[in-house]
Amino acid sequence: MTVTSDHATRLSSFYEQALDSLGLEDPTLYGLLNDELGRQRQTLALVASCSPVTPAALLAEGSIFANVTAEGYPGRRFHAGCVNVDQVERLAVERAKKAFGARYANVQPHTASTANQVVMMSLLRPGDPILGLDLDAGGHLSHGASVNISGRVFAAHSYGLGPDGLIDYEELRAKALAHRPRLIIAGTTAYPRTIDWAAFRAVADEVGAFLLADITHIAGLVVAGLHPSPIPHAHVVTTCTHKQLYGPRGGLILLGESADMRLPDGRTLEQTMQSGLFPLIQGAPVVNSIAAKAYAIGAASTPAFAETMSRVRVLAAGLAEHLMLRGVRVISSGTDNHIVVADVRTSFDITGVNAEKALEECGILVNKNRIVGDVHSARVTSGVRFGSNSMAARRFDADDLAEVAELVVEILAATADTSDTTYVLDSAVRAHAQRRVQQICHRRPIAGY
Ligand code: DSN
Repeated sequence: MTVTSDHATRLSSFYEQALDSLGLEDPTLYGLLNDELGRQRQTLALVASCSPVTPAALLAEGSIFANVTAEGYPGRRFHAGCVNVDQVERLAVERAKKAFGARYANVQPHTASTANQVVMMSLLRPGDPILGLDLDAGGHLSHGASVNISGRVFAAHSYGLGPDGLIDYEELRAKALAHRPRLIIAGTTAYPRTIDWAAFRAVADEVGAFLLADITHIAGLVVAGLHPSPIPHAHVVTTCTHKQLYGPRGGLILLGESADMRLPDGRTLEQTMQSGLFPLIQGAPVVNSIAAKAYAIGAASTPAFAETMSRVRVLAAGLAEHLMLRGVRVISSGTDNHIVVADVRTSFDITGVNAEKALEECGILVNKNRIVGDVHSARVTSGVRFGSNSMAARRFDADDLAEVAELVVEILAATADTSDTTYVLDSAVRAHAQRRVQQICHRRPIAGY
């Protein structure tokens, strides 16, 4: 459809009015939105699990599709008024299938954690054994952590990393043979290396388990062909749309050839995922979020996105190099994706939480992260996780990156713990770093912000 001036006028007058009424009717919230825009413009977000959502996707998410209740799937809704939302959902599904080379896509999951629940609750029975990467090794809560529903409902076991910081596939196999899981989860949140999907599938086949690949952190690299795709290997693939697809907060479920696989009850895996999402786990979908997913997934199939993903990898590899050259211990001595995990306890004799806070004071945002063998709790930690998604969106070049790496090391070297959660930061270093971060943010604005 071409965007006629009539369409454009209708939408822009709608949003202009909405902005005016927000300012008039709720100046407090309006002020907070303005403050947040300023904060995002003036800080460098190196948190690996976020990225700036493309403004057009934000607009779609804030759209009038929010007004429609649409339980069910396109053409089979439980409510009237779904003529346009059916088209939106079909568009998102087709774009997701194309982008990921999938046979089936479900675009309704509210989050990737919900998508994982759908997979587990529809394929397993309570008490069944599952096997996921240990949280401290870079796994995820929804992969069987004891504090998560996945660890409460199922008998969760974990595998870890070898001394080289890489997934220990021998240990994975040994654990699988010992625990005979019904589901193996290959997915990470703080793992900087390439995942060998075929090795996972071989272990899953050996013990008769389903394989779930949760590619939440690397979905963009997978779409761009810069990380191998799990679609040919995993029975089910899940992801979120906001970490590396620059889209709205939400999830996807994807199937490859496995879509037609028959389960013991005679239903296909595709049918099982459809009913596992609705009505088993969720009710009505968030249609405005699906509209934003449609936009973001469409944008992810363009050459411009592939270029951004290539920058994501180059910047992360460069950051790891810079840090190691300056004597910082980087887990697995580098990265293949957007993530760099640094051991700040060994490198700077400070805790992860103090490193996070000291960097934040200077306008650089990261997150504390436990590392293998960590002596500290998740609220303190010995590590820090960096990510390059936002730097790539700001179109950082090698000089920008070198400057940020230098600042990070300067700040952490000037930080001293006064307890596990309190510290002092040299005031001259703070002032200098704050000034330079402001200059970088000004020089490299987030596109459209
Ligand atoms: N999974 C958490 C992370 O990676 O930071 C939050 O999305």
